[in-house]
Amino acid sequence: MGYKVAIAGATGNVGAEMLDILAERGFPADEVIALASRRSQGKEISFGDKTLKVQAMENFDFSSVDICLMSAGGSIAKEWAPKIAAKGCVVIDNSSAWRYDADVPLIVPEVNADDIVDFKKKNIIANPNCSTAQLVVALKPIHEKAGIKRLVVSTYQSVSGGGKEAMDELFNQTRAVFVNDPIEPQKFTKRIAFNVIPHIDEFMEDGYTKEEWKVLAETKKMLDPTIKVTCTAVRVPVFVGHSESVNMELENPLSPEEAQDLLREAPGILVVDKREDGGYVTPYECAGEDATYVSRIREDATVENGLNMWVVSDNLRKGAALNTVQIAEVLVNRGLIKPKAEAAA
Ligand code: 11C
Repeated sequence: MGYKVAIAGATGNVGAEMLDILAERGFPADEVIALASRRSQGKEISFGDKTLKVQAMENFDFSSVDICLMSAGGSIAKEWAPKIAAKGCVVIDNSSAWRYDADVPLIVPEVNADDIVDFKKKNIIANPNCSTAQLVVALKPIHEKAGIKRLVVSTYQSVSGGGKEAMDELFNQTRAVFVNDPIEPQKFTKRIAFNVIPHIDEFMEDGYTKEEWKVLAETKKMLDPTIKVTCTAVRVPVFVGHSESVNMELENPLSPEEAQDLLREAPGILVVDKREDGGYVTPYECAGEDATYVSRIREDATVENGLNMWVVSDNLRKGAALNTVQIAEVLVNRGLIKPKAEAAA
């Protein structure tokens, strides 16, 4: 007997990916329910070779649902996740609402799958921010082998991280440049077409942005609270795929060749690192892919045990939907939840 799975926020960028990934990976679901706001009620969306009719989350009874994959934004998650969890349905939330709660595990299966057992405290599991998910996948094997002391991360984040409207804005502005129409930024604070913007999410008192803070807080929570992390997060005119320049200061020496070998063996990573023209990955090539790609591994000779690398992944997949489905797979494969229908039979 399979699970009953609800997707809350099924009509968004990430919700659509969640449905695709559940179908692609053959998740053991007997029933999948697409939920969104009342505005989208009745809309049809595809799930594998089926079509699902979107239902309104407000009226939905979660009592018979086993797992809710939620990508509905922070304020909805804050309000709804505890209500859904109280119905005995495990919520795996993609927003930032629950990530920093000490009683909610923040999980990237390749990094800290064992922490998942804490889900029982609130029946809620958090999925990290897209820029952190791919980062920690690449850092984990290096930290285990050589100990990361300090990290300097610079991100180059695609517009899909900002949702469908942000993608439309890049498209429309790019077109406007070619036809000489006026450009009026809407979702972005400045023009994004043929430009880069060093600002993602709101500003905090210390001058960092919330996006930058998330990379710090989430890396520490999942990997090691003692690692020193600083970050600059930048929006670039790319539709899908976040890239990161990662500078590491390690406790122990690790040569670029050793790092390459380690990363090649690690789960979820593909190393593309030929020191020649085109011997590295770009976000365009990673869109639609599941792996976290690592390129440009090289020594940073300005510090003791310094290493640089370039990390790229599809932010809608490993950064969001794929990781959420992988968390659900950990729950299922480790026997941490049983289908309610099985217990009732
Ligand atoms: C972006 N990283 O690229 C953001 C999107 O906390 O889940 C995801 C925000 C989050 O704009």
